[in-house]
Amino acid sequence: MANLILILGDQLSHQLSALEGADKDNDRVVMAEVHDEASYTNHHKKKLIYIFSVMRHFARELEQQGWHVHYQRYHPDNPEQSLEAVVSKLAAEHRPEKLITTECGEWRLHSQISQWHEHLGIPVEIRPDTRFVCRKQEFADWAKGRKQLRMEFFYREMRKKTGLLMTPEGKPEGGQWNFDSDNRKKWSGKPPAPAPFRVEPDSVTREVIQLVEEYFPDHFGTSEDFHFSVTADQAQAALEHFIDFALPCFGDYQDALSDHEDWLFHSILSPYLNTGLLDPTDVCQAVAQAWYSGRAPLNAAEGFIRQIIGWREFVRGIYWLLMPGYAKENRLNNQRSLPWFYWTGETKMRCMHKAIDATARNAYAHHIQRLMVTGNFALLAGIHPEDICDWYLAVYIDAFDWVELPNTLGMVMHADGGYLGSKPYAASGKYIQRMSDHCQNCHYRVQDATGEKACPFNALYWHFIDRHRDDFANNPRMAMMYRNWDKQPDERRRAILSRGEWLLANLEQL
Ligand code: FAD
Ligand code: DLZ
Repeated sequence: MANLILILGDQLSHQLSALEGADKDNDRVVMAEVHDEASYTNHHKKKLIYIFSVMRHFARELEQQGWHVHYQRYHPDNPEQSLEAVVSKLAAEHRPEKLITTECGEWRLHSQISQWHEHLGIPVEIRPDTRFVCRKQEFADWAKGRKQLRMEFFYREMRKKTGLLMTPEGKPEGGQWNFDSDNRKKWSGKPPAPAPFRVEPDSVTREVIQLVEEYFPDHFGTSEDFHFSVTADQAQAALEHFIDFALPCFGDYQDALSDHEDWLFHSILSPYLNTGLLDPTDVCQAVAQAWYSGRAPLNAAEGFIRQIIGWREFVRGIYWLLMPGYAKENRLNNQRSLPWFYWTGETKMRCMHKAIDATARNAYAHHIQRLMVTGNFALLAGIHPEDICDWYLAVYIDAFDWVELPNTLGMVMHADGGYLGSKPYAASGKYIQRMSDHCQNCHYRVQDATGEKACPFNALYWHFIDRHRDDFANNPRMAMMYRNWDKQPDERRRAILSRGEWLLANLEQL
């Protein structure tokens, strides 16, 4: 054997840098389902099924193309239960010239792989991951000298770099960079939301479902009704389905929440983007093309592309710029544990119940549920960032540390002191009422801040504002909140704070 080429469970692209220039006849690809990766968090059952099934399908495609693939299927009795153990054994048996791999997407594993050359007895070549628009160094250069990083300015650079939705004169199409103000409609059930794209499990996926049920029975969520794409062709079909049926309304209802619909007009493409089945630039080009050909409005195409070449690239840049210290940040000094209902969905707060219930069934919740419902609650309740970050890493099919951590720790919890976002996304029940139809079906009364049945988000919001006065009172974007709070009669403020105290002491009962 000449070289050993390691491909990880989220590196399933035929254009992967580790495969570039490889010799199909003499090199050997190694892929392994291992206990260490399957158990570093309480991965949702559907996430495990997805990763193992996609890995198996990808290995089969490589073999059909003539590659030699050493594939380890998961079994609890396998002697090699870590990626290092698998490659060590192969290195000892076959004495390859070197191990080639593409840089790993998360710090935990990256720092292990960076040490492997010392243990394996062969050189380890780690190639850059070329599946992103912005290289790590490019982001670091852009960030240098800036006190705060703002996604909007980074996004404009990425628009110029890719030429996406840019005129030949180098101006943004439609004369504006951002159409966000058009993207805040409440959804009242019309137009109807499209059914998500479905793939019925084939024999490979069915086998993996059984495996996960047998060996990971206590992991979060259900394996029932697994319908995600598991090959690049199926992911491409999911993209086309999104463009045909959901993209036209994606912008308008991007921020909406619904009591009846799990997926609304979202693309559900994150699992495919994050594991390499879809390429982000190709996806954005297809969406831009839909606008050029009149199949989608500009606010939808721009809003969607911003999520990918803006937010997705931005959070990755921040992750690699600030890790490993970033994961330990807790600037608001939160100390509360995650309430148990995050794992059961058993709470009387309708919006929380709906978001957690969808998460358990689908391994998916859309962005506004993650940010403004489960995230907002954790922020207001002062949950320890490590607890809530681990929950998000576990429960979503698309969750990988590089994208989950900055979103949770930075965007939601403001635990990095505002490096990622200029103000916390804290909101009272009023926001949820404005953007959803949850409140009319809720045990609590959204119009009340005090009293037994008052919506917990209300008093928790004002308690958050009050207890973090030193952190936020000088933030111009928060000034109005403090003026509103300070205008309240003393007695009312005392009553709200006392309800807030009670809620914080009794989170498990909500
Ligand atoms: P759409 O709404 O259709 O958006 C299109 C694409 O844009 C997504 O597929 C995704 O690739 C990208 N995108 C949108 N928003 C973001 C964002 N804030 N950061 C990065 N990419 C974005 N996304 C993940 O991929 N993995 C995660 O682990 C993850 N954790 C999150 C945790 C929290 C607390 C929050 C608030 C957001 C998180 N996100 C994460 C971002 C976002 O919620 C998901 O990307 C999105 O919900 C995926 O569904 P979709 O494909 O239908 O997205
Ligand atoms: C998430 C995951 C899981 C559940 N299982 C495996 C696995 O068995 N083998 C593997 O190579 N990768 C797996 N992954 C992905 C990794 O844990 C890790 O999150 C990514 O490779 C980070 O880039």
